[in-house]
Amino acid sequence: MTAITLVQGDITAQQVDAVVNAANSSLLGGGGVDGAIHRRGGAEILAECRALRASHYGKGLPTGRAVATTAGLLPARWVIHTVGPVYQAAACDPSLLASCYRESLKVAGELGARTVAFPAVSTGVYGWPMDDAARIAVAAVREAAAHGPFEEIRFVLFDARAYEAFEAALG
Ligand code: AR6
Repeated sequence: MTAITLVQGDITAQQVDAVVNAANSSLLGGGGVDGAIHRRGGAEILAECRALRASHYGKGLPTGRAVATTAGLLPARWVIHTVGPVYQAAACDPSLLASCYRESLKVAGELGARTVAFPAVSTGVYGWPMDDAARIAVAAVREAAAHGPFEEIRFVLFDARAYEAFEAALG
């Protein structure tokens, strides 16, 4: 039985097997979670991202997919980079956001990770409304956890507002 937990805090400080990065398809870094992970994790993460681009993702990692690198200097063993969808109120497909969680857990399972920490993918720069994103994230993780080998899947929420949204979604 997988524990699905919530903490308010910084994803880069989590002592888990794998932390998930809210990346962009270039895999070359950015702001928000992505900036924090590369800053604290060090140059080794970016070097592996560049190598992945060269070998597999010349056109970019597609939205909804996930790929792993070392976690460099972070307390985790791996960083799993996923690309959330940009929110567009008129035409937004929740399945792409759900796919980020599902694909990240698939990669985590293949690596042998038992504990995984997620940020609230797409809810910063990419603009997804927090309550809606929280419901999609919790449903996707619950579904994947039922079939996976995980001890704990942790949502790491940056502020109280995000924490409350995930708390409500967990019920
Ligand atoms: N730990 C946990 N959560 C955080 C942290 C942190 N250190 N920093 C921010 N958040 P975002 P996105 C929260 O913008 O919306 C980047 O430039 C933040 O408050 O990091 O998927 C990438 O390169 C928000 O709730 O990711 C992409 O271009 C959530 O994490 C783009 O942003 C996600 O915010 C991806 O945008």
